[in-house]
Amino acid sequence: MKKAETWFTEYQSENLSIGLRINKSLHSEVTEFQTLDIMETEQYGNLLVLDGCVMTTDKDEFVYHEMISHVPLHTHPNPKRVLVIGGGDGGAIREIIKHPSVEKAVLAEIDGRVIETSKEYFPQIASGLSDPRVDVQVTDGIQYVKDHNGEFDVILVDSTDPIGPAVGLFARDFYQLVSEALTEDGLFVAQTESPFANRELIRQVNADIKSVFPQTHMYLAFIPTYPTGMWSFTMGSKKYHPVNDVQAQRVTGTKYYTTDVHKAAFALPPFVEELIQK
Ligand code: AAT
Repeated sequence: MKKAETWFTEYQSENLSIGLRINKSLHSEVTEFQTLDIMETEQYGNLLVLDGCVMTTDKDEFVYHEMISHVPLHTHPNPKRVLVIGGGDGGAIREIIKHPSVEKAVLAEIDGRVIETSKEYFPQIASGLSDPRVDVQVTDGIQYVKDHNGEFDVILVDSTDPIGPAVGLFARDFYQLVSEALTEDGLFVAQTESPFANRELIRQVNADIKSVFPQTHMYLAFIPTYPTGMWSFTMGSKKYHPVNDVQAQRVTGTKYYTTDVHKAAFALPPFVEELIQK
């Protein structure tokens, strides 16, 4: 008789889901903020799921973490102080500290359990968290930016989807606080969901960031385990332009990021472009 199969399904909308065959469950708990599950998948290695949504997998995490980090860090000419909001798995931090100019990288993650379980089950993603330049703060990112004025050259919002504790991270007031936490020539990038699945959200986020920052730019990457696979990031910048001011590549050994990919990522298909009112 055929052995029973176990599948993880993320219900991404009423009409859409993604399924991954599970070898075994590794960890499951309800934290103070969300449900947290870690499973071993056949296709993508270990999988981190929060509130039923895929956060990261061993095999495709490099795309997201390289693109959320290296695009802003190769737009700013000399990033020294960098803040990550969310991102408790440590993947963005791992990429940020590859930049020789970075003196300090702060991780402001609301849920300490994400950090601890990532260290255990995703050691190669969390590897940067013990670097001496890294300051790990278990705190609400909104409060953290409120308390730190004019301190950061680059801020990354590596947050969950706009449900639960991340709702406030997709709001105009928050982008205003982010702007205040940045230096005079600072810039920030937020993960902003799928242009196929989240059109209204992208429209709104873009308009909100535009009302706060002199420059707003959207770029894309391809992440197989996120809803629809086509993912957007939005940059708000006070001074530097991500394509005109792109810096020579400082980090070697990347699997997705190159200078050409950086520039090309800002070329948007018309059905995406139309979400951004000029
Ligand atoms: N590195 C890719 C994984 C993530 S994790 C997003 C993190 O944001 C989670 O660990 C969550 O606990 C944290 N978070 C949520 N709200 C806040 C907040 N207010 N302050 C600080 N951290 C917060 C992102 C995956 C993208 C999902 C795509 N579907």
